[in-house]
Parts: sequence; structure tokens; C-alpha cells
Amino acid sequence: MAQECQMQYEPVAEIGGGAYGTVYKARDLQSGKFVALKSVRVQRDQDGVPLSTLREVTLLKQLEQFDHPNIVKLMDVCATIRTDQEIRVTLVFEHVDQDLKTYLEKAPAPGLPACRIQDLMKQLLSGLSFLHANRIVHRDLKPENILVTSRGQVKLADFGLARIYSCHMALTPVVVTLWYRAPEVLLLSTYATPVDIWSTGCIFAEMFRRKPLFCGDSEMSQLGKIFDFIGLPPEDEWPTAVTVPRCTFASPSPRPVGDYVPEMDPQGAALLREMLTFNPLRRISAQKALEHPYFTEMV
Ligand code: 0RS
Repeated sequence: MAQECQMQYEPVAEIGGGAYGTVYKARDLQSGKFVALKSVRVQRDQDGVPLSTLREVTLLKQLEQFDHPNIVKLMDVCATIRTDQEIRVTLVFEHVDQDLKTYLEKAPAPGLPACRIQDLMKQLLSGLSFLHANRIVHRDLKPENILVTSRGQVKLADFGLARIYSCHMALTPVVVTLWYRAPEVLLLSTYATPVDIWSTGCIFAEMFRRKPLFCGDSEMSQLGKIFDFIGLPPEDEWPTAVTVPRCTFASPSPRPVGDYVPEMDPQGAALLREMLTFNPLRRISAQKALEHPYFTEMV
């Protein structure tokens, strides 16, 4: 992390803002190609760049060696000293034209063909399986940070900087969406790889529905909408360490997938159920999902 990024890249447009800072589309003046620049401000400690930041950036660089087709490419990392207290770390990624949200919105009626959805899901789960094998939990998977190239290739973005983000995020009042959040996250229980499978399940349903599955506007309403679909989990499945009592919620029984996603075939519906399982320990893994009959016995 030594080079200067400033003179090598010329910003063209802002492509998104969030809790982490801003992402810019820029032109690499050497190659003429577009890149995506993400700057994060990091507080300096006595030794300069905090070790936790170095560790996260090093892990991201190591992932690059695998050259996974469903992970956005990290091309360069630069650090600039801003003040005595602050360093700006700029990550340079390959630029992808579209996000999944726009891709879904642009699909002409009646929506994406079933085989296109299957292909997108296979790629999404391959990328996720790779991250999970490298012990990276995305934590905030949603259609806005799943990118789709002009050739229909899925690439996951916006992962692996949880530690850098969290110190910055507490200070930045941005509305974060709860729609793809796993129940254990909403209940402030555990955070591990199954949280990403929950988000993937929500996105899977959304590909068919062309609108989000659970649109809560608070943690409690989000949980309520989730239980309306999957049913209230039995008492012995309720995490012991949580403060929200189970009796806060009505006790609906599980609803058929067809009530929410009528367009889905039976194998897809079976896979969706396994992804939207309350207990994170019993929720299907990315690798197991790829071996599900939904992918192996195609329509
Ligand atoms: C309506 C909310 C949406 O090339 C896009 C790219 C795009 C990238 C790219 C490459 C590598 C990132 C982006 C990235 C890095 C945080 C991120 C958070 C979200 C998404 C990407 C991130 N608004 C308009 C369309 N949109 C998303 C927001 C797009 C469209 C094209 N190309 N990102 N986002 N990492 N860090």
C-alpha cells in the first residue's frame, strides 16, 4: 500500500454512496479502461495503518490469486496520508456496468426466463461458496451489490471490509435496508456464513416476483414479515441469548411458497425453503445448495 492513486485514475461519475463512503466510476489513464474506486477513511494509530485494516486488505489481495469468475476483481490498493489522524485507503476494482437491481428492473414482462434465473443463482452461489470457503461473510448481500456484466456474468462486490467499515459506519447516518437480513441478525444473535444464504434466498424469490420478498421498515416489522412466511419457530429453536421474547410475535404457521412466489417450480420452492430456514445451523450451505436437485434436474 504505497502508490498514489490520484494521478492514475480520472473520476467520471459517482456510482453509489453508502455507509462505507463513496464508490466512483473512473478511467484508468494507463489502460483507458473504466475502474470502480472505493475510498475508505481509516483512523491512524501510532504505527500508521491499523493492523486490522492491513489484515483485511491482505486477505482481499490473496483472494485475487484465485481469479474467481464470480468475484469482482481487485486491481490495486493505494494509501494516502490525509492528516495526522487519518489515512485514505483506495481500492481499485474492475468496473462492471450494471447491478442486479437494475438488471431485474430492466427485464421485460413477464420477467426473467426460469433458465436465466437458474444460471444467475448458480453463479451467485458459486461466488458465495468461494467467499465462505475463505472464511469471508458478506453480511450485506443485496441486489445493489451483486453486479451483472454485459455478458450476463455475476460478480459479487462490497465484501471483506467489515472491520474498516464498522468504525466508520457508526458515525454515518445512512438508511440501511433490512429486507435481506437474516432473523439471527435482526435478533442480534450470531453472525456467520448462513446470514448470506438467507439474503440469497430473499434475492432468489425476488428474481421471480420482481419485487422484494420481505419489506420491513423496522427490525420488528421485518421479523414479523419473515414469520408470516416461515411460521413462528418453536420455543426450543429460539436463540437463548436474545432479548426479544418469542411471544412478541403472533404465531402463524408456515405458508406455502406458492402464496409468495407462484412463478417458482417445485424444485426451486424446495431450495428456497432450505435457504429461508430459521435455524442458521440447519440452513443449507452455498456448496450444498449448488448440489440441490433445482440445479441438477433442470426443467
Ligand atoms: C440505485 C442505489 C444503485 O463496478 C455498478 C459497480 C455499481 C462496480 C463496482 C465494482 C467493485 C463496487 C462496485 C462496490 C464497492 C461498495 C459497493 C456497494 C454497492 C455496489 C457496489 C460496490 N443505486 C445504482 C446502480 N448501482 C448500485 C447502486 C451500480 C451500478 C453499476 N458498477 N457498482 N453499482 N466494487 N463497494
